[in-house]
Amino acid sequence: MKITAARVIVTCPGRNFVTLKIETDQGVYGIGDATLNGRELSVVSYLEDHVIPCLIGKDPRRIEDIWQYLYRGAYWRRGPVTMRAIAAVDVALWDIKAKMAGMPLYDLLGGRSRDGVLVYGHANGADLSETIDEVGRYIDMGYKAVRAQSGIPGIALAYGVGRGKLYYEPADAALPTETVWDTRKYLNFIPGLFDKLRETYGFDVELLHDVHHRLTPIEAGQLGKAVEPHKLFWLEDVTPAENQEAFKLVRQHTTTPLAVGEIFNTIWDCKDLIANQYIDFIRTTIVGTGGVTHLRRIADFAAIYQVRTGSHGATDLSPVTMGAALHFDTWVPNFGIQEYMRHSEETDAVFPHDYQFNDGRLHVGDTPGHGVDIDETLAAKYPYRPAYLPVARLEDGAMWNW
Ligand code: KDG
Ligand code: MG
Repeated sequence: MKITAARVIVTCPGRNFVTLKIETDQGVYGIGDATLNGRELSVVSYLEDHVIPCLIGKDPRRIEDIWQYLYRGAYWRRGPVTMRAIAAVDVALWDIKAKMAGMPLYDLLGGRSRDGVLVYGHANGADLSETIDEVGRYIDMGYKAVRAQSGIPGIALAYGVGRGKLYYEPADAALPTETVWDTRKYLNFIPGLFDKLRETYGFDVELLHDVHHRLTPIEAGQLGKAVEPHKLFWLEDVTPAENQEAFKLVRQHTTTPLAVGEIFNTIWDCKDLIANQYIDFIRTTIVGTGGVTHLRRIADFAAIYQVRTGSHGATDLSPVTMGAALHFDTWVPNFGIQEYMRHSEETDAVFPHDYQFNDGRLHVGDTPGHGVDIDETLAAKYPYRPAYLPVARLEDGAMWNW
């Protein structure tokens, strides 16, 4: 069996997506997601100029060998562009293999560990009372876990608060939007938000919150301690994680569960975080970390330390990643939760899929492969539009982490 062709499809049904389609001499094709929010075209070039020429003629069944070829063989390892390109190839090859076997991907991975995949939705409001209402709306829709983000008094354009509700999209402008950050105002506000949420909805619903890399380790320790009574499912990205050791300090000060990893690219980015049990949930995802082949390695390593998965699932990960992730989640023994930011109707139409939301969980279908396709005719109607993530500055104008 041979790979005969591979093509990159760029489409913007409300937001940009990069998709790789691999075709074979047996008529079976597979698709993988290569979207890198705000840097999409760099992955297009990496795939078209440097990966696809090496794929033609290769046996698509040799998934591991092709993964190692693209990772080791590039000499230049890791990084968001390389690992997204590898992920796109890897997911397309798993799609092909599962289609050839006539199995849904989760079956090929080892079969079902669970009936459905617990997901959390994104509730966000411009202020405290709107955020309380939004969390209620998600509970009414059947969610058992909800991430709460709110506008902060005195901070214009706080992270996580978009113009839309169900379809919040942070990459909102042709050049980066400037936002301002103030740690003191944030830390003064957040515990009160969770006081009110627990007072209103009790303790049966799981609540989550994303700090989005804004705090120093000791500030993160303070926040974790302040929200301990609210029993969060997790606090996410409390501090930047380039220095994995930074989480030791956070951990020493709080028992609030910690999640990190949506911007990690390989097992090396989280090796110390996991082995030292500084975190509880690893948020690495299929598209960010080289596909199913590498995410499986991370999850197995994490299982030894009782760290559970909590894969990134924002809208900039296409339905192809969501479909593959749900098969992975259906199989992976140390599953924690899956993020689920709903895609727009336009996006869902371009990427027909068989997963469905029901009673707080997503359920994959039994279509052979990962269950997601691309409607190329429809995709062609939505040309690429430059869109950047915002940047953040402190009040004195200095750059901070967005
Ligand atoms: O592209 C950036 C988004 O994926 C990110 O800001 C979303 O932090 C995020 C999350 O937890 O979904
Ligand atoms: Mg996040």
